[in-house]
Amino acid sequence: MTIPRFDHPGLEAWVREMATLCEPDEIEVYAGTLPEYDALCARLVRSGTFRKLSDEKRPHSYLAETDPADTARVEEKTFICSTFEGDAGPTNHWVDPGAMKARLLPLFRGSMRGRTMYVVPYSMGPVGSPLSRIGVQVTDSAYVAVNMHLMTRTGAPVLKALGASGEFVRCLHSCGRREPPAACLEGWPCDPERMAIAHFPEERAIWSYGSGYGGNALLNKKCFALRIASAVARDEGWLAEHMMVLSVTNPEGRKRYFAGAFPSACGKTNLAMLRSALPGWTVKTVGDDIAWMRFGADGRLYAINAEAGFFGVAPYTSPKSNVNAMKCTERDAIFTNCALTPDGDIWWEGIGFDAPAGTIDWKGRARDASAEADPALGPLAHPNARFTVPVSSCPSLDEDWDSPSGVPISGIIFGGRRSTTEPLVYEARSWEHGVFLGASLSSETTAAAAGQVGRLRRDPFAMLPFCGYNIGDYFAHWLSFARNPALSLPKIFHVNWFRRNAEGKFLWPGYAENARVLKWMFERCDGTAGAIDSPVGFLPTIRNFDVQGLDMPISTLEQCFALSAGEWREEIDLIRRHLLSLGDRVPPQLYRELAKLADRFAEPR
Ligand code: O2Y
Ligand code: MN
Repeated sequence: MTIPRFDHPGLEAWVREMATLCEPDEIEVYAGTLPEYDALCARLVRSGTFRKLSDEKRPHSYLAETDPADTARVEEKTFICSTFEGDAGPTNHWVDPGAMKARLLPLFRGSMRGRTMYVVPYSMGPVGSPLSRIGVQVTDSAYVAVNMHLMTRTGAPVLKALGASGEFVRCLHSCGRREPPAACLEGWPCDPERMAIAHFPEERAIWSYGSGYGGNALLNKKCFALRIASAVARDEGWLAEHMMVLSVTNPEGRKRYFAGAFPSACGKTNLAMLRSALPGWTVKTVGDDIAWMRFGADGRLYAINAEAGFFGVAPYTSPKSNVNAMKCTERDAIFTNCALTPDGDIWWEGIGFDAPAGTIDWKGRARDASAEADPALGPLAHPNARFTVPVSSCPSLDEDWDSPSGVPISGIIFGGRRSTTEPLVYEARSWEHGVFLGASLSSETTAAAAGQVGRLRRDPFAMLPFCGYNIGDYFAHWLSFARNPALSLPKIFHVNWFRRNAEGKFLWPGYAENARVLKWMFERCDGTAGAIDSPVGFLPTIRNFDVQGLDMPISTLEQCFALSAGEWREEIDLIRRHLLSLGDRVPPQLYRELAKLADRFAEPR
């Protein structure tokens, strides 16, 4: 094993230390070129991890099937290892940093024997931008290296930007090894029993052992860009958020940008890639998952997409739900845990057509078309099956998605899946009220999520599994911006596409029609759309909401905006319990916002 030379002595020393610990057979530094990507994909085909898809159907694309025990993020095995337990807070699993290292060091020792260690330098955000940060991941997974190629800015330009003394987040990853090794699916090493995803926010480091999948293994994404970066952002006065970013352009050609946080299964990627139903109004994509935002010298909030690709949920992505995502996946894609058709293409539930007979499910079983309906066999594609594609494949990509200075944010959107209570859209009365909306964000669980369907789950700022420090301090950090009079704070909105009528049918058509809601927000930011001052915030009037060409009765639209005092009084009780469950660092301003909301719904004496 030869230790590679780097211009950065700190990087070289760390790579040497990691190699000495994990004992790989060899080390390769990922330079980020296409030939290198292709060579690694070919290696993955030879090792049985990848299957090359038909070049006629899906050019330059691959399918990976994971070990059935390694198919999703493992929140119960994800740890924040701050010195003090209180700094991790009530929403995180805390372990003392020394104790965690003592637990993991024996697992990493020799874990890469017989394997190659890939050193992947990457930039979160445009290379060299003052808003960006650099990470270096060492990993024994070629699958991780090629996914990072698509998901981040990788390779030699990043090492150049790092220079001889730049800071970087140290990301150690090994798939580990199960005993006996034959216990793992061939081509997918992992150690599910001993998995651990450990974050050391004070030393800006991540150690991930035992999983080769998604957010557990691509340490750039949830681990760095959210958990570690949220702690860095608190210290440095910026925001690392679980948000999509899109632009809206009006018929006169004027553009505004919006960032939005949604818990999972609320259509965040679909919104980021929305094809507008409104003539003359265009929506474009900056990012679908992670926004880093900082106030500029002009007082405005600027956002970058920390990533350079999409790791999207495949099932139920279709030409109706997200035509741009479907186009993204036409070529140059990696699919994980999707089904394989007999003609060498992929398939998933909700793709918009039936599975051809002989389709092979994600567990490798041949299924005929009728088997699709056999609940005993489960779905053909895993519910958390994914596509990985570069942003450059996205037809709706915004021209400024990679701007080093970021894009100016006019509005922030919080949204959840609520069958009752929450209207289609409203605007917060103030920044503090908007932070309250983010802190009390909630959504009903769907079949895709584990556990009961339709259960209401609070997910503050959609950051519940991703905030790398005490959530009460996180709320305080958001509130702190209101104390700076030099800032032009964005407006804050709340949306709910999922309200149902008494028969359980969705009231709002959603998808492309959501452009009408974006239009109202755009015009609120311009000061040209009116609103009524309701107990929950500023609601559109039907007169101010574009209904031209909308195929639904006005009475149904009115139901989308209706407020039930009874439902809201219950909601207020639930929010109070939620805030109390988050401990004594929840800022008093949020209880004041709750009290004001309760007053507005108080029964007349
Ligand atoms: O299960 C995983 O590892 C993927 S989770 C994920 C992937 C892309 C975007 N968002 C998420 C998420 O859990 O929020
Ligand atoms: Mn996400």
